[in-house]
Amino acid sequence: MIENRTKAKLRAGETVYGVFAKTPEPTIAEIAAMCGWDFVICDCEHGPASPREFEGFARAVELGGASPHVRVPDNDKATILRLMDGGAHGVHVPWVNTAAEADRAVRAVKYHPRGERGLAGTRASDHGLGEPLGDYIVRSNDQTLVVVQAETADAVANIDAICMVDDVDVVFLGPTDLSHSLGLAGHLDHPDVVAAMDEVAGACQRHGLALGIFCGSAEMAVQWLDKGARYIVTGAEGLMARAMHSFLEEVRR
Ligand code: 3PY
Ligand code: MG
Repeated sequence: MIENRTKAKLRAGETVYGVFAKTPEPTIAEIAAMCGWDFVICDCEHGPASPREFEGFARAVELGGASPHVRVPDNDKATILRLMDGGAHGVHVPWVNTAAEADRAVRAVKYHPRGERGLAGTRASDHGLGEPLGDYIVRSNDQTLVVVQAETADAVANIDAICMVDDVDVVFLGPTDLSHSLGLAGHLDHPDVVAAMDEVAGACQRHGLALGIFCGSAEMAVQWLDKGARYIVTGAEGLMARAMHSFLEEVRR
């Protein structure tokens, strides 16, 4: 496992920028990494990637100099293990609603003594060809990045307790699911949705945790940078769709 540059930047107080890709295509990963994004997230929650496809995706991200992250489909130890073993440096766990669920996510990502991740010679441990496993687990526990997604009314209600869980690195706002959970599906600018997101932002500030957020536009990202977010994410397919659409809009006669 190479050094986690994204985590190093966050530890240094810097802001990091990443992009989700639902399409498990190494070329997309390569382009994003070469464009200078800090991390590229293979989206296994909303996309179809298998653990095997994730491995190829992660290689391309690393070749381009970025950190390979993954969004797992659920908070299950066995699911998370297979994607971590494929070489994820950072893991997004969706739908984390309580401190117990946040701790469960951390324990799936970390080896003993913090967690209970299964140990083997895998891609993540350089197939057992690098440092001794005893050294590897210490380094992996230090380098892996845990991102818990706050995207329900329950998560907002429990946000202080979630923020206090050891080894959570980033609390990530999922505005779309949050708006849905509040009965305001898709109305991201509704005052109640904004108030809930501001509550999460306030808790991150109180607990000294990095705030992350999915931003569908650069305008939204700038707004949230001003509110203190330090882990900014958008979506590759959304960027591509808008670019394809606006090209035609501009040139078609
Ligand atoms: C959401 O908005 O629900 C997300 O999960 C964004 O990634
Ligand atoms: Mg979501």
